[in-house]
Amino acid sequence: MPELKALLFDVDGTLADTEEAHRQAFNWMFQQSGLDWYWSPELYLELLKVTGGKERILHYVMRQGKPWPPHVTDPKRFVSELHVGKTARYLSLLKQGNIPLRPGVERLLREARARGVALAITTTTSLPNVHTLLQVALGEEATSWFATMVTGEDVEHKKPDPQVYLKALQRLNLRAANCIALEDSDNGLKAARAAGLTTVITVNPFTALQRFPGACVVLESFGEPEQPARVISGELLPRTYVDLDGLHDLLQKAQQ
Ligand code: XBP
Ligand code: MG
Repeated sequence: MPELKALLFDVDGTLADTEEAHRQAFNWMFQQSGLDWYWSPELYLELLKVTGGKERILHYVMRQGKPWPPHVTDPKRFVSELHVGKTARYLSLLKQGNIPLRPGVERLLREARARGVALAITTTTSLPNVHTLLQVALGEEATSWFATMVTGEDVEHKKPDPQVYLKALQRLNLRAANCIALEDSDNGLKAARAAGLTTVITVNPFTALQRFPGACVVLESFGEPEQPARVISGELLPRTYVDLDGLHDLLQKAQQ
């Protein structure tokens, strides 16, 4: 019977509903730069198929047939500069303190720490975004709760490529069979599954219409004792919310 030794947490959409703030930060930066580009919530749903902010901007311009502004001679460099400004705006939105962790996240993190189950971050976004989200929500020392944080800057290929998960497993020195990935998106699920990980999905407004073949359970949230988790597919019973014992059971069942 495999023992549960680590939880690998995605960030955007899983730890917190951050994608709306990302969207606003992209639009803010476009406006600051004098661009007539605007990402509506509907368009952003489509654009989320491309992971990584820089890759998303490039995709938008190439696929939507948008012209580069006349002064742009090096589109990749221009996108990187835009993305620096977008990240600064996103960080200031996080620091306003209006983006709470999703239900059950803090409880699960604390439970894992208390029970000696390692924690890791496995995300497409960058390290400053992760640090700030955690520090604003949980206090300065929360970043030290994680044995490792693998971000988009650490890999050549972002999700749905499994690199971010494989690197986390390598750094943790653990086998996939002893770990659970917690994700919110189809791209995240593909990455985790390709790394051999049992994966729990908690959807959010940006991913609720996606499909999750291969997830061991798909939930509306992790839930809380007084706030049951609505199950979209799979099985959580006899529990009404996700806790460490429940994750352990899911790991056993997934590997039977
Ligand atoms: C989700 C993403 C990210 C964010 C934007 O990451 O795809 O690209 O939308 O962040 P996660 P950046 O793996 O945490 O769900 O602009 O920093 O890329
Ligand atoms: Mg995500």
